[in-house]
Amino acid sequence: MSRPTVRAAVLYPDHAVTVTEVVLDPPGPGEVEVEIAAAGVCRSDLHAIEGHWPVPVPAVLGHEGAGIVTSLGAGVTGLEVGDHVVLSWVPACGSCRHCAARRPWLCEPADELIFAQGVLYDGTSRWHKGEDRLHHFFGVSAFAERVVVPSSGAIPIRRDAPLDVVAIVGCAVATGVGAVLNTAQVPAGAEIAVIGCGGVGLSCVQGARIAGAARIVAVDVNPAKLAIAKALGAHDTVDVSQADTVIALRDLQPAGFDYVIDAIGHVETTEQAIAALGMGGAAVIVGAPRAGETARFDPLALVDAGRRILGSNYGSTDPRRDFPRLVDRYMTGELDLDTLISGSRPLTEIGEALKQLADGHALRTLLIP
Ligand code: COD
Ligand code: ZN
Repeated sequence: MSRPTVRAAVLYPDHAVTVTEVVLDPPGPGEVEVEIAAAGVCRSDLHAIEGHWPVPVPAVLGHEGAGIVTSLGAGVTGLEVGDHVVLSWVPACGSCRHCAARRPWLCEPADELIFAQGVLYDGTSRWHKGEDRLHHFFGVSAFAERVVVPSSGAIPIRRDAPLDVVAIVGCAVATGVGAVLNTAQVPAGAEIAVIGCGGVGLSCVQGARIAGAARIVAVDVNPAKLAIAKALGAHDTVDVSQADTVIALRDLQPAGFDYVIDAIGHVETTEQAIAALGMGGAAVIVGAPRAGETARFDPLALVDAGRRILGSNYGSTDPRRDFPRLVDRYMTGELDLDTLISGSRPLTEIGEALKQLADGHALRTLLIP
């Protein structure tokens, strides 16, 4: 009997993204099927489309989403049909040395199989079109009506939270808030600058506000993004469309910052984050450059002033621990997610949503399948 098809956005090797009908196999052992309620469009989807990172294609795109569990594969525990879930793009194996050390965001099999090969844990894909296998993307592939993911990638959350808002917890919010609260563990009273005010950077600003930072400075080239940063808790903003970021930050804070977050991942913004640190400061590198690029910094200044450079993958997030907490923070009003959402569109308008993100006209656009 032929399986009903699912509408999904597929990235092809020629960088084209096409919404088309594909077949989704049922969940295998340890996997679950989720009906997608909403999926957010992230800069990393653009990076993948443009070929900045080695991503196996063709693939069903999307890595930020939320939905409802519709079926369970054999042996799945801790989830039930009907559960509301936020999807995680590090569906941890639970048993490698990093998982055992409670660092699931560094899960090795997730990195080697799910990320690098675009498959699930048995080494195969649930997606296909005709005779052709399609890859999973970051183990999520949220730009589809339904998906199959490892059960560790479907994180149950409270049912009164709107799925078409908390969908963005799965990437932008976990990555940004987590960089501040988990990776850097920014203490109350700290002075912090955030370079880049997209969905991820604005989540860093909110993390800094939640941490009780004494000074939060937001940096961007887009005045509209800076106005939003101010509304979300930045005390000062710096428009660097015509200015040098390091000079502008030193003008504001001559002794340098305790923490500077690079929420963009260009070589120059990484270098700026390190150069704007004060004594004992830490640069937190959240954005990823194109594969193979290198950055420069002054090692003597690093040693002399006890500065640190921290790489932050997924905000050092333990999804089972952190997603429900982030959803709670939204429901109590401590975390503003609504302001991060520019609007929603049907899945078929993914092209327009990607263009708006690339042009700087959107923060998070939600695609509704
Ligand atoms: N100086 C200051 N601001 C700048 C500059 C600059 N030179 N260039 C661009 N900006 C601003 C833009 O105006 C925009 O406001 C912002 O930087 C970027 O925002 P978005 O919305 O385009 O990007 P995000 O927030 O969706 O994503 C940023 C990431 C850093 C997460 C992403 O690009 C990335 O590098 N991800 C890799 C790391 C990762 O975790 N990947 C996996 C899933 S995200
Ligand atoms: Zn993302």
